[in-house]
Amino acid sequence: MKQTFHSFIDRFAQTANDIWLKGWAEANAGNISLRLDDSLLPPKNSRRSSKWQPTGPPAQSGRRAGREFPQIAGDCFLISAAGSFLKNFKLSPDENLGVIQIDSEGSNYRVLWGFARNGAPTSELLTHLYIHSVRKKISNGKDKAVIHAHCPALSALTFILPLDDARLTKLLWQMHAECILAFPEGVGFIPWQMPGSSALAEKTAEKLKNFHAVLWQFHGIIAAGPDLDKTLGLIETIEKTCEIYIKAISAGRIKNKLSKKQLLKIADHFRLKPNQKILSQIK
Ligand code: 2HA
Ligand code: ZN
Repeated sequence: MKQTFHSFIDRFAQTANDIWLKGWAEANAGNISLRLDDSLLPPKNSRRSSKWQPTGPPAQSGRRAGREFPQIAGDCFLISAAGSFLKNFKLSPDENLGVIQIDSEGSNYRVLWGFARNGAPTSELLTHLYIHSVRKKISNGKDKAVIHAHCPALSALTFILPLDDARLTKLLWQMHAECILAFPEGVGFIPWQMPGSSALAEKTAEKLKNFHAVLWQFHGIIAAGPDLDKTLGLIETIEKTCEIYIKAISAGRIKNKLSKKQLLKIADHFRLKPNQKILSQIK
């Protein structure tokens, strides 16, 4: 079936609803964005054009109004509105979503569609733009979706364990055989930062140069991928594995986990190259 802007909005809203049904988007938690192909832009007769606004507070050394994102200059994104509830995307998409376009320098954006009733892009806009910028370059344009959600098990994990990229990745790989397939490069971890802050956006973008997903301590997860299904699928795999871990430790001491030999066997079978630095730390 040929996709149109409106069928695409339905798909986007369905994903938001799925996230809400899982209990990963209480109140206005979570946000989603998608880089749009030209064929998926809103029909011309439904477009408007707002004033240009800075993409974020200027970087310390910055000369211009906003942050500069040359990698995504001119690109358009479908993105959730600040304060919007994911469960409401289906009911009133033009209030809870919008399409923004980045200017030719990559430092301002304007609204082409949506954000009715004076809405604005998500409070995590800066993080989304940083991630799109990084992932577009690294994936040669393949990665288009970014999803942030407040998943309870992975959030709980950040309260009970000392974590870093390697500790987290090892734990996940060794608790569920799907993990090394879903993220052979590993998963990143960022100690607590203020939600919506420039520091969180910058640290997240730095991690997503190497990973597709990063856990935010005491907060949730943000992930990037080629489309909504694959990106949400990655989050589902990570959250499920954290649930398995928490169930296992609640039931008793962990006595067995996937060994390095078993992980290598899986990687070999599927011709994957897992992160060697992390793999070498597993005994
Ligand atoms: O969109 O989840 O991190 C609300 C949030 C901020
Ligand atoms: Zn959040």
